[in-house]
Amino acid sequence: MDPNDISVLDQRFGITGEVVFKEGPNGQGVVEISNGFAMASIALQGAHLMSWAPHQEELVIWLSPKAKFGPGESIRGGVPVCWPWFGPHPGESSFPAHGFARTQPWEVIEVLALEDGSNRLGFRLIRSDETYARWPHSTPLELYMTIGTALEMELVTHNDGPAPVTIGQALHTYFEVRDIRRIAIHGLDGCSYIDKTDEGRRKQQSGPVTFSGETDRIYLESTADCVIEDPGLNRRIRIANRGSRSTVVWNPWAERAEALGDFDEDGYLRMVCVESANAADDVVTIAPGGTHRLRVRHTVEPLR
Ligand code: TA6
Repeated sequence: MDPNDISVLDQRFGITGEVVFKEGPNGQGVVEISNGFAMASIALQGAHLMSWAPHQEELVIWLSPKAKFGPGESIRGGVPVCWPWFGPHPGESSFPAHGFARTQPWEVIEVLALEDGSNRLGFRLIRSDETYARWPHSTPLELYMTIGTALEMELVTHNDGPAPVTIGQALHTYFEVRDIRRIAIHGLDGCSYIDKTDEGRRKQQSGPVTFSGETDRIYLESTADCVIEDPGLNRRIRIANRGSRSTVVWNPWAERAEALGDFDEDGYLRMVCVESANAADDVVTIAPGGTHRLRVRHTVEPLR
């Protein structure tokens, strides 16, 4: 049986009026959630969260109007899952950037109505022969999301093999902002970072992060909460992590966004990626029989 047959999934996991499985863009399977607190949608390919907004709040997660939804294609926006490596593969340049989890199908393993009225959904990555050729390790991967007044995500990697395994990973979250030129990101002051727009030079952050051009940085040992302050949308988005040692901050700016081809005109002005990650020096080694959990909680509060 196809684990992602929409009508079977809806019968088995759907919750009337709250959690609905349906065909989304380009015939791809999606699950839509609408409960007392928030709405969200998730593509089954990639277990890719595409939207989340608490009721009475503008969208918090940005999705490009020009995003592609083909099989094996990564969706521009939402929360791509980068795993089991972040960025280019360390040894093999022909392997896809950011690993394969974001473009593989995942199976649904649980859908729960929690006592407080929120919903928890669980997904497990489906491995293909090709992914075993590129990553010959027995490392089951699960992603749990709780949709409520907060958006909680937990990426769980098990090492079922006989040897230690080292992974890189990120929840590559795209946040909606009114104007990138007017936002500030707090929580990274004093952290050292790798500047990917300047030949990987190592630098130190001083004060909040602001934007006036292409920005692509891996902040190392950055475990404090990050806060996106957005005067245009009159809100703060708080990002609280556990099990994440790096924070990636990315905005492609105009030229690179155009080259990528799946941004709409001026789309770069309305997004910023603040990614909960373990990347570069902060990759994680999991002992045989061990488990690693990367957890993030997003909340929104008014500025004034
Ligand atoms: O997380 C930042 C980054 O690694 C950038 O270097 C940039 O290329 C971006 O991700 C998008 O990557 P993608 O493979 O989704 O085009």
